[in-house]
Amino acid sequence: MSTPPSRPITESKEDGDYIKLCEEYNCLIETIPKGNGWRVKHLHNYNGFWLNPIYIKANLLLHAYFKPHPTDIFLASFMKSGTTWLKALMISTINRHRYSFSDHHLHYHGPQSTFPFLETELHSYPITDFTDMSAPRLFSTHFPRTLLPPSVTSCKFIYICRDPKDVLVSKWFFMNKIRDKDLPPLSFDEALDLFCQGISDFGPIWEHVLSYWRASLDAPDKILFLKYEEVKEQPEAMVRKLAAFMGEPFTKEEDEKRVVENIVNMCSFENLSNLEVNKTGVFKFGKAEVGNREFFRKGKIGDWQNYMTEEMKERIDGIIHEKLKGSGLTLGESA
Ligand code: PAP
Repeated sequence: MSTPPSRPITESKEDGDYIKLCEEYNCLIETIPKGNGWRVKHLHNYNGFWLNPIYIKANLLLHAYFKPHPTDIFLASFMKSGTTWLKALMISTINRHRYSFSDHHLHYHGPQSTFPFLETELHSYPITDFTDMSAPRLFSTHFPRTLLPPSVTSCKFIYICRDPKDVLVSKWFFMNKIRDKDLPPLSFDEALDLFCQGISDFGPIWEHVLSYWRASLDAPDKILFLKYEEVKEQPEAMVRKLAAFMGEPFTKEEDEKRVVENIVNMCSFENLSNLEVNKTGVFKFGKAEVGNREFFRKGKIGDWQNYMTEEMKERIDGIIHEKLKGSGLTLGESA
């Protein structure tokens, strides 16, 4: 059963290794290309992906320090594709024998805090090593598949993607909320332009999605590839898939007790967004924090229609269609 982590630290590497890694990071940041940022002033292009500098350091730390266990399960996603929802569904599915639906862990903890987001857990020395988490350990990440250490890629992954137009709108709202106060607000036109150039945290989105899509075709038993829209349309079927993939399929007895339905209802946008903890609680990431409520905006398919002109829609759909051509994958209306 997965338990939320405390913070034990690694003792397997000396300070000297960490200092070297920081030097490598400082040198890297000076030399790799820069683009306009959404939350901070600049994103940097690290091995083909645009990252906030703190996440480049986190990536170096992940490669140097993280020790995966064969039973670890990762939730991977591009920002604003359904992480909060999937975290809630995963934790309540895997821990369904542990908490009752009337007095559940999710009533007291925002979904984002239920299991560690690697990028923000790995930031400075001493390094968190997650050894006190019980199996299966659950982690989330926004890193694309190609930026993960090979040792991690032997673990199971659940990947969730979403119509890029809804991702863009959701991200634009969120980033303006947490944007550095000394920067002017990011206009929707500028956000759209950056997004279409691929200059978006963890982007380009099409490379991100393709990195997991291709890996899922190579190893379908290791990567469960989901779409936000499919989870919306068939939540119970998707929760069954999740449970089976995580090695805990639902039993007949559980079906009789309507456990799947209870999980779906508990993790619905309506239920979660109305819990006190998600109205007033905060999620701490690194040295920053953000209100849990910021992870619940509308939770709808197609909200982009309220913000985009036909021309903007055509621009994004055209890019996605072109980039995904021949992959067998479609997103939004790129079919
Ligand atoms: P993250 O990348 O910061 O982790 P993430 O959870 O992936 O964020 O995305 C947030 C989006 O999921 C929001 O979409 P919106 O801005 O279009 O509304 C949020 O509302 C939506 N969301 C959060 N919880 C749920 C849920 N239980 N069901 C459906 N959508 C949800």
